Amino acid sequence: MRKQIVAGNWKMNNDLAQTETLISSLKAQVKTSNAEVMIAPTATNLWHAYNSTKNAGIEVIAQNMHFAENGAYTGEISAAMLKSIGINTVILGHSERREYFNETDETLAKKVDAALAKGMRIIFCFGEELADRKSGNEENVVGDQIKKALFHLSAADFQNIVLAYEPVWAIGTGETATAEQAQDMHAFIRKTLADKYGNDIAEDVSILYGGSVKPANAEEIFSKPDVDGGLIGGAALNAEDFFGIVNAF
Ligand code: G2H
Repeated sequence: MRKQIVAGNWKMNNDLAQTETLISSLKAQVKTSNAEVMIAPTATNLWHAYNSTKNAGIEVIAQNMHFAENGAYTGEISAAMLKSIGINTVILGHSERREYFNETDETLAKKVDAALAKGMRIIFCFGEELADRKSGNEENVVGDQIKKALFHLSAADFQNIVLAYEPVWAIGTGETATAEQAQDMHAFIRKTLADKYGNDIAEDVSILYGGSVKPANAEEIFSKPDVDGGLIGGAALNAEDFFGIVNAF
């Protein structure tokens, strides 16, 4: 059975005091939900967030990590370091990492391997740009991103993989893919997995949608059969909006 997940990607927002305030509001609003609830604060606040959400029904996850275990990589953080502070899930491949930090399918494949080697769960992001969609090339682009970063994995590895389809043209723009566009792409993603790993694996992998999800559009998007939740940016910075989305399930 695949899981429903709503993960808040805080990006480079919230200092320590703001993190404390937002977590207090989140804890006041969290209630039993069908969905797993996760938040991804910035790296400096992971330890605080982890400690202040224990037993609160909110998993604290990381936004990124390096593929090396340790060494001369100034400014970077390893899977082992995340694990050592209780972080078991990491977002990899977000379009902002690909665009501003030159992350390629090849580096992402290494990061995926490093995270899995430490027993971490991965939320793996990908998605086409506006030009790809305008030229009708979106399935080729998305299929390639998945194959290049993930198709060297074993079927068993997919127990620790969550996919997040985030069309780049819908990220932080206020522009959302329609629920039908999301469903069509999610069905294509599931078929791509099924062709390689078989139906059982494909049916068990959670596929999240990300890109300007808000309380007003979450219910329609989440109602689609191949959409298993969301990766939420802007709307995750406000506890009411975030739980408006979580409660859309
Ligand atoms: C996509 C999403 C979260 P937003 O980047 O990863 O952000 O909801 O602000 O579009």
